[in-house]
Amino acid sequence: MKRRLMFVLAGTLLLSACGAPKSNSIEVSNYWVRSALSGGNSAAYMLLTNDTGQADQLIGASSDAATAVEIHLSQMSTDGVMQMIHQQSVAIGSGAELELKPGSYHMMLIGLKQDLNVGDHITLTIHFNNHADITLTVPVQDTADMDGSGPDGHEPMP
Ligand SMILES: [Cu+2]
Repeated sequence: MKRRLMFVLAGTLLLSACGAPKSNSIEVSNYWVRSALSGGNSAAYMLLTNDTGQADQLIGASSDAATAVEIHLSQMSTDGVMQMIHQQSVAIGSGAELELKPGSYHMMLIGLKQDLNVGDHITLTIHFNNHADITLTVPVQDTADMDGSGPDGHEPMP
């Protein structure tokens, strides 16, 4: 909680010279969370589309299903090792899309409080710099419909 408040404060400072933000909508689609066992970690994926008419930033998320939720970027290091890098924020330009998908950006659910079985749903609230929070009911799936990523949410895309 303390960390997230710091992110919000940093964003507020950046925007302090701007007028009141005008929020229309950020669309969220194709969202799902990977099945996993209680006590472990999982990852949530989605497509965000910024139709608000102004640039925004994804600054975090929270869920009753996990102890913490962090935004991560999976990326290949120079020596060929897949790593996850914690992102304090991710920009979404006006009219732009941000895709969270295996091998790229994802929302890491850390310390699951319950098993996530296929067919279950969890509540996930997404936080933005400008836009109001968006709360989703996210279905648990084994994999995205389009790919065959591994079970831990961190396998690179081919
Ligand atoms: Cu991660």
